[in-house]
Amino acid sequence: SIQLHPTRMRKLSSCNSLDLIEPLVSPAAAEARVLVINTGGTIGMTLHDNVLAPKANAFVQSLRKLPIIHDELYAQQTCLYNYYGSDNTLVLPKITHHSENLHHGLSKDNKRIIYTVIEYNPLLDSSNMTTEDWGRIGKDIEKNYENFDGFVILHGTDTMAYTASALSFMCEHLGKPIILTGSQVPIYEMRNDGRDNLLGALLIAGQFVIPEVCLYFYNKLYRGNRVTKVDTGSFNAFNSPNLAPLAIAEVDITINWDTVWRANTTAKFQVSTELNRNVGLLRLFPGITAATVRAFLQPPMEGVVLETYGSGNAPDNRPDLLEELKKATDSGVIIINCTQCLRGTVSASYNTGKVLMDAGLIAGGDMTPEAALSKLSYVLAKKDLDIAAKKKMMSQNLRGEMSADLAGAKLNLSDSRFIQVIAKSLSISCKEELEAIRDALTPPLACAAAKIGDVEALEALKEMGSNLCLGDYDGRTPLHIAACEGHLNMVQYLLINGASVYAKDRYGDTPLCNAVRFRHKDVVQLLRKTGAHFSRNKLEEAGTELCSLAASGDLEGLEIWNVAGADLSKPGYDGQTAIQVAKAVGKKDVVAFLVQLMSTKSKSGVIE
Ligand code: ASN
Repeated sequence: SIQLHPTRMRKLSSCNSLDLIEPLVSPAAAEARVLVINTGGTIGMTLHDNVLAPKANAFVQSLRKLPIIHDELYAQQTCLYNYYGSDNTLVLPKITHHSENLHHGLSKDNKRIIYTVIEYNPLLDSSNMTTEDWGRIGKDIEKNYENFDGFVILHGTDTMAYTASALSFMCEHLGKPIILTGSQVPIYEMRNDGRDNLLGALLIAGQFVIPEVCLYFYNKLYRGNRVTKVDTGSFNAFNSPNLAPLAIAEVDITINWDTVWRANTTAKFQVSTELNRNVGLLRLFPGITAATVRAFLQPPMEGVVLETYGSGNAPDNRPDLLEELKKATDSGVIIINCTQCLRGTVSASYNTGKVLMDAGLIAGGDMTPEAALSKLSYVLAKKDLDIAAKKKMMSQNLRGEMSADLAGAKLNLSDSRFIQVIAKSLSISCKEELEAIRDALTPPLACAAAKIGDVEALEALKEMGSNLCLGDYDGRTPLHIAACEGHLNMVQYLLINGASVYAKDRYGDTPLCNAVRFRHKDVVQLLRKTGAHFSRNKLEEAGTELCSLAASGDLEGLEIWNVAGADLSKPGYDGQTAIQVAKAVGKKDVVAFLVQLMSTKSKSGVIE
């Protein structure tokens, strides 16, 4: 059955183009929304007096003329501009080619990706970016978090790795994709990399729940705090030397789900914009004087990334230098030891490395200097932590910025006896086939365990290296199933072990929708605490549901929708609110109940 979203339907009747040839089938499931924040960078620059500089108020207009980036016909037919109330909302063409990999059921089937572009004023060459600009980006994402499935940040390439690293730390308990991209050649030029980079970033942000700050460039999606700019003249400008890409966009977009960060929290998304600016990068070089080091480490300096040689080494025959470092760490300056090498990690394998540990430095593992610096800035700003706690945090892996110790590496499901036995009986030996079996078997096994609330079984699956956020053939994840069944312990376990609170099944339903439907209030509360929310469409539709609950005097139903975040004053399809309906049918208890619920709840507004 063809079903139009009621609000969009209402708008449609006032829209000129009524010959709708491609109606929306259940829009909640068929559309994804992405917020694009244009901060500047080469992607939107033009030549003035022979130098490149950002051009304001031109970007959206030029995107509108590019058919691979915007489907004007669809926009007209669905009254996109009327509905979103602005002409900075565009829509990608329908995905017709098999340009998405339905791997693991986490991607959505041929969704339309609707994206709204906001442009900063002034647009910046990224060399001009400051920590305030990072804060502004973070706050804009936070304000709009619930209205979008993903975020794309257009940014200059020069300092993109710093911004990506900083945002990765500032965004706490992130559950949705934030993807930075830009280009080496302006999008206005005939041969440019901006179009492909923007398109790739939009497709991934709209289709996959990758809960990370990422950077997309030249067909690859990287973890944002692992990249560094390595080339000024190539489209292939970035490298992630110590971590394989999270996704590769070739004929298919293939997501490397084994590498993607798995959510581990039941806390709500928030952005911490407090950053400490008394941090710095100091690169060792042969012959560096103790006076230079002393000057650099003077107050107000509070945190330093020391870029050392090889696997974290410094001269062990320079007591003058080592003494300066020791004096600084003794007085509370946190110094992180990172290598000047592009690839590899600092380790304590040489005496020249050990002397730095003795001087009080903290090993930075395989962190990039960009990641180490922004992590210092983030950690040092935490007012409620003492210096020991800050040091501990610096040596821990917070957002996938450093590789865990390889000792005690976990077993992979493809190594498990269970899979081996099945493989044998099917006479399978090659790695690809084994992986295919693993991918086929894990989701139903995990869903079955979720159904009966068997946490131990899930624990065993997890120990075998399985990804507990994978969905079945309908995109239903173990969290969806546990939410339907009302297994609170299971929901809690899943949330801190990789499940995404934002996963949508093929019908567009999230675990929150499921928990509401089956009326598990405690589960709804936990999901809400973790940041779950209804989509804009669902919130619009809720009015009608509330009216029918009011009409039938279903107090429990009304309460659960309230707990789930529905707006009790939202009118139904005929413009009447639940209270009006309850009054009309003489249900005094319902009226009193609604009044009481509404008075105890003050709705928080979100910028749209
Ligand atoms: N200078 C430019 C910037 O970082 C370089 C670029 O975007 N390709 O803003």
